[in-house]
Amino acid sequence: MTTEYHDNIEDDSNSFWNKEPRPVSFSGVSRFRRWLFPALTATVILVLIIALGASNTTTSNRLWSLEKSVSNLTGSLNAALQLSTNAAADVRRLKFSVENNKDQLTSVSEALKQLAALDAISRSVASLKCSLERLVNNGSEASGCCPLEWDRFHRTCYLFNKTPLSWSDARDWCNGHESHLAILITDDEWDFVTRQAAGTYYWLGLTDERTGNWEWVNQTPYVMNRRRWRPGQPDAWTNHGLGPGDEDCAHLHNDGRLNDLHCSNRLRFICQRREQRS
Ligand code: MBG
Ligand code: CA
Repeated sequence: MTTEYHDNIEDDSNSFWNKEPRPVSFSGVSRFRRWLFPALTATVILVLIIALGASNTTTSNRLWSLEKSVSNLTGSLNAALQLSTNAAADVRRLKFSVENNKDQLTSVSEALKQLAALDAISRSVASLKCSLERLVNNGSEASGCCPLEWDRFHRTCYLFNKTPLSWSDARDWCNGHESHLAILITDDEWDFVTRQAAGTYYWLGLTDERTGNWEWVNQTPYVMNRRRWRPGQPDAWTNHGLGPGDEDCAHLHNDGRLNDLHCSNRLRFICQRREQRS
């Protein structure tokens, strides 16, 4: 038997120098499977890293805005604290001035009480004056009297008030003192009043401001009597330079006759009221 020796060129798997395992041949699908798991893992890790990074950014953004809010809040709190400190100081000052005013008000109230007492005394004196006048007039039941400083004529009281006021302020003043601006009807009344007025301007209760027609302050019509007016009056003059409107209010001129004048002029005025019965 012959032993044939031949090199097995094709099968060198047993070659002693060949330490590497023979490369295994894979098909396309198994190669894909081999890389699928690491690729997926890497993708998941990558996604996780991105997500973590994003969440980290969001968190730090939130932290930053939170920090900003806290810092703003601290600023606001400090400002509020300062304000309340100032307010507390103001309150202390106010309290002090209220206490001060309280003292002053107490003094004013005391003064008012004294004035009220004076007013009562003045009324008593007026009443006494009234009684005295009645005695002088032989105790006549029909006789009355006028408040102090008022003149009495034909059961009517007149006050020739020497404080200059506009016509409407004068009207209001009289109304506030149980009287009205003077209404003169009879010749006696005209004579008495013009004598007392003695060459000075005085407002009377005569105006055409409300309707354009002359009327007394109680809204009774005025019957025109030219004799009572200065020549050329009333002339509803507009060149007075006292603002809009002509001359709507009548006054006694220094000759005792009437002139119409702008109602804003400040003149003395005559109040009129019924005599008192006491
Ligand atoms: C004034 C009157 C005034 C107006 C003016 C007209 C000189 O008297 O007071 O009211 O009438 O005359 O010129
Ligand atoms: Ca006039």
